[in-house]
Amino acid sequence: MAMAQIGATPKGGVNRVALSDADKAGRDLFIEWCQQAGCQVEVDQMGNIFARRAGRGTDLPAVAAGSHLDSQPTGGKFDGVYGVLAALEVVETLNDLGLETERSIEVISWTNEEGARFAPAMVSSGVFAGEFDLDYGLSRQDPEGKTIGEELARIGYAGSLPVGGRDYHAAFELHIEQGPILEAQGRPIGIVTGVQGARWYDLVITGQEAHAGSTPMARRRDPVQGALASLAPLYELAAAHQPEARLTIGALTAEPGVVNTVPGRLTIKIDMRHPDAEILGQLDAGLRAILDEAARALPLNFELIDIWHSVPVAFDPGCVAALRAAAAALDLPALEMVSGAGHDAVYLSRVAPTAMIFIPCKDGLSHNEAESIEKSDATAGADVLLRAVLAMAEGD
Ligand code: HGY
Ligand code: MN
Ligand code: MN
Repeated sequence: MAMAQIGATPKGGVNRVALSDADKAGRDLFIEWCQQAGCQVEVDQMGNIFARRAGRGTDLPAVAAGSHLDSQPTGGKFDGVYGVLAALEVVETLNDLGLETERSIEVISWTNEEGARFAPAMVSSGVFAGEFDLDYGLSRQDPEGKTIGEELARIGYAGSLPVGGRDYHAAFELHIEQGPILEAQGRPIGIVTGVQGARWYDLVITGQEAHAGSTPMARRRDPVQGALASLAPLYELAAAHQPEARLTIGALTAEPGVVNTVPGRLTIKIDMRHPDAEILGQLDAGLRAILDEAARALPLNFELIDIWHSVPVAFDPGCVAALRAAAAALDLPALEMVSGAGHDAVYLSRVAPTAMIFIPCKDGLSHNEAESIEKSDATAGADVLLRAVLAMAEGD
């Protein structure tokens, strides 16, 4: 709750978008807490933060637990933050118990998980895992043209540590579900076996700027007509792939964006998701066919820019088993499920055995300032994380 004071919004959420001053303040507070817990803190070139609690076997691959501190502009207090601070709570609990582990434990906070300011999402764990190269990561621009590299330097988090190459024996991410399933089933714990695929696009429809009053409708090249011709069929396409398919039109920006000029250009941000790679491919092909059809019918130009493609992932069976065992040992009813939201664990799973734990959130709401969790669920999730981390940190 102290972290939620940083970037607090009037409606009870937080605004700590990546590399903003509020994100910097949150990072500073997190590092202060890690140092108080006796961790050795390092920052890499993408601003990822690694807080290490040394084990007996300092040369052994460590056990990682983390998530992200950056938020949506109208985000909730717990998305990402809960997983980072619960991982720190694991370290503090081991300190309180005077428990030394065989393997070191690393608490991690990943830069720009949300992708709200700098697309794509999860770009820094992506660079860490080799999905993107460092130059791509550092050159991502926000709507004002500022790059991740510039903003890391501005807030003092352009670390010198190379990105990636840190060996982990196991990695866990604890997160709120951000959906309604656990709450509906009355289960405090989700054991996450994988994450669905996601594709982001910018659809740029170009027409011609013209006077709103004197230009006859028949003479217009109005990109809003292009949106009408394409978005309705796109929602029908998503409807044909229910209940799994997800379609979100998160932003529609008309330029010049004034009441009495026909827009010359309309930019539409599209997010499509599905757990099956094959069907996500069909949705992609369907979108392109819809745009081809609209371009034939209307005097407009349609450009579809691929922004991000995250393929569906299945998490490590050994890590999933450790979570099952932890929930069972704690007598916590657990549901095995695939994540609807993307997480840094997606890319981390490329380079380390990884799995995730979910807890419910009120009304399944997230990316919403009303995001809320029960303390008992927060405790249950942290207990499962503690036991799974311990099992992996003491294991063979
Ligand atoms: O978009 C996502 O799924 C994540 O919350 N950034
Ligand atoms: Mn998140
Ligand atoms: Mn999020």
